[in-house]
Amino acid sequence: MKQHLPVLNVEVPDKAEHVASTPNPASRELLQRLEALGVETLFDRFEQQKPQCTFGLTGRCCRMCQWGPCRIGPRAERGICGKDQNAMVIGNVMRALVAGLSAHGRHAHEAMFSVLAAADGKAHLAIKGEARVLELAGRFGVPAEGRPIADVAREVTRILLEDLGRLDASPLRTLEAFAPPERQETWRGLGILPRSASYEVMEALHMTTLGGCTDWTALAAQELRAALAYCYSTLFGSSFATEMLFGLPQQRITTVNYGILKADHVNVLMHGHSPVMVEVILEKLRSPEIQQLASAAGAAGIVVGGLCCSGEELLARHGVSTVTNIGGQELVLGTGAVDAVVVDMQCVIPGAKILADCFGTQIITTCKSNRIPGALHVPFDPEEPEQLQADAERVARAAVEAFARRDRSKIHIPQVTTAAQVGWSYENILDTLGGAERIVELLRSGTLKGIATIVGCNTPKVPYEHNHVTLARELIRSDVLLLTTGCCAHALLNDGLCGPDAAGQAGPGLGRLCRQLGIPPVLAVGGCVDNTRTLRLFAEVSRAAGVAVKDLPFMFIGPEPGNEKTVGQGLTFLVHGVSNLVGFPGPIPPAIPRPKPGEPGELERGSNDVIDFLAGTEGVLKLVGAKIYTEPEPRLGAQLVRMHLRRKRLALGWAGQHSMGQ
Ligand code: BF8
Repeated sequence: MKQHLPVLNVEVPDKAEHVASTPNPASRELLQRLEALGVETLFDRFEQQKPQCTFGLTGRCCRMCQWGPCRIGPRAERGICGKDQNAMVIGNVMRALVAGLSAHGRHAHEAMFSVLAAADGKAHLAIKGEARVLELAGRFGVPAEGRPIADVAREVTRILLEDLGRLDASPLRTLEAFAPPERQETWRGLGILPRSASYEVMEALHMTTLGGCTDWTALAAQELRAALAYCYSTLFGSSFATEMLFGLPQQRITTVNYGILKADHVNVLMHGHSPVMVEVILEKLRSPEIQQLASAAGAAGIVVGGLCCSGEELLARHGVSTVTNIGGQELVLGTGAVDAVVVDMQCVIPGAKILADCFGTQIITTCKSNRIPGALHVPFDPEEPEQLQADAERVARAAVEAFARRDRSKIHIPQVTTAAQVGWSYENILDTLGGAERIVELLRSGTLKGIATIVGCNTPKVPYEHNHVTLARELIRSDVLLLTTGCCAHALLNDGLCGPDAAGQAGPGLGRLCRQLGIPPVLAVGGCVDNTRTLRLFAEVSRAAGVAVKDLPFMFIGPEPGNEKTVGQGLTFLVHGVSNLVGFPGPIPPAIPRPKPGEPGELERGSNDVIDFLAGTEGVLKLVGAKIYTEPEPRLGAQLVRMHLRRKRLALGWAGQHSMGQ
């Protein structure tokens, strides 16, 4: 059933609405097929959880000690310890932020230690991204001339590792090297410069434990400090370490969507976030020995497909076809065509194993932290990488061997494929668009009305992929260039918006530019940690314009927020002065006027300090120059983005005679 949530002033969809509104016909076909087969997915389990608890939905439930859980509402203004609503709400948001920070941090740790393994000549790993190593050496002041690249990479990586784990008050080096000077001054003035990822997680948990900090403004400051550590240690660290190891993405045309699976092939999916072992497994799957093994098993070949961010890493660097995102990971198993899913870390939901068991799919786990009962476990540890090549081969063999065992009677592959133009790095976006000065000119003249990053997860609280695709279609029609990552990117890739023929869907300025340059109006820039590429683009355009990021027509859009990791994504852009549009209210009591108890006809303001801080005119807007908008209806959300970009353009005198398309 649809559920109206007066407390948030929204309605959440039922399964029928997911089926009716999802933009990808392949997803719809699989939702209906699994329903007919009586196989449950997350969309069914969402129904079982309704009605969801309104205390939890608004962040007014505290489980930070064993006196609780405590709830704040009409019956109690404080928790048992005396904590008030503001401290509870901001504490909950901060704990989600640092959980996401820890996830990206663990990803960064694996990537960085893999660079060290490569630098030490271990496990046949090579350093293919010499250009990134040298750039970082230059930024960090590490001597590079005349030295072996491995030595330079090792020294640079040690600095990234210090940023991940420093405990003293020395500066976070990546922030100093890459953040715009204007921002560094702002953050210094606010006292929110971080030490390291690990220290800020420790401090955030310390501050929110029983009897810790109850001044919500100090918690809010720590939230912003942790967001900076999230950005400049875990995001930049993961993305840079991966680029040092495997090189930068290269542009190419490929095919995506569920129809890339082939009934007579071995179908192997790569799922998760950490690309290191994934890259080696891909090499093995393409080796003559494994191809021969597939042929001997009766397969016509091997199809490799990507899920979530590991898929996007392979898409960006190798053009490997992607299939779907966190919301579709059960649906793709419902094709009955998947022989094996190789999963590493994060966003692999337990439901995937349930579906895998229904359809005879082999799950292979490769992250030593993340085990799934009943899965084949072949862990990778970059600090003991000696077995990497042999283990990757073992995984590739196991995937192929699953082909012979699998029940082929249940195969149902939606015949939907989509062309995609992929492989966008920070560097090749700048080059393709003609450099930062040219981008400023495109913005100033109104050819582009703005640039927005549209990213993040899926949530069953909005119709599956509908918000991603509707917002993107609306905004490119209004000449807003989009960059995308994560699960949003899968939705937009499958919809064809990242494809070579998508220029026709863009407005007159963006469409003309896309045709001139041979680019799509939506650029898929990688996995979630690669939002660094967009952030670097914003900073470089700001430098070229001589205008602070906060004053430029930029926006962050998270249409379907889900994972704890997305909290930090939005705040990362926010602290840089880029306002957020969020597609579903966060766990914060919203500012909705509501009837005053006992006084019919009277309204009370229904607001609170935390929402005022994040979304009002006196909080983060004054401190960092950006705020958070929330709108679950995507066409209205697009209007908010247009309004925001137009105001920025007006303030700059860039509005010109062009109006924003409606
Ligand atoms: O890091 S968008 S559900 S897959 S968290 Fe996860 Fe969210 Fe998808 Fe990649 Ni990002």
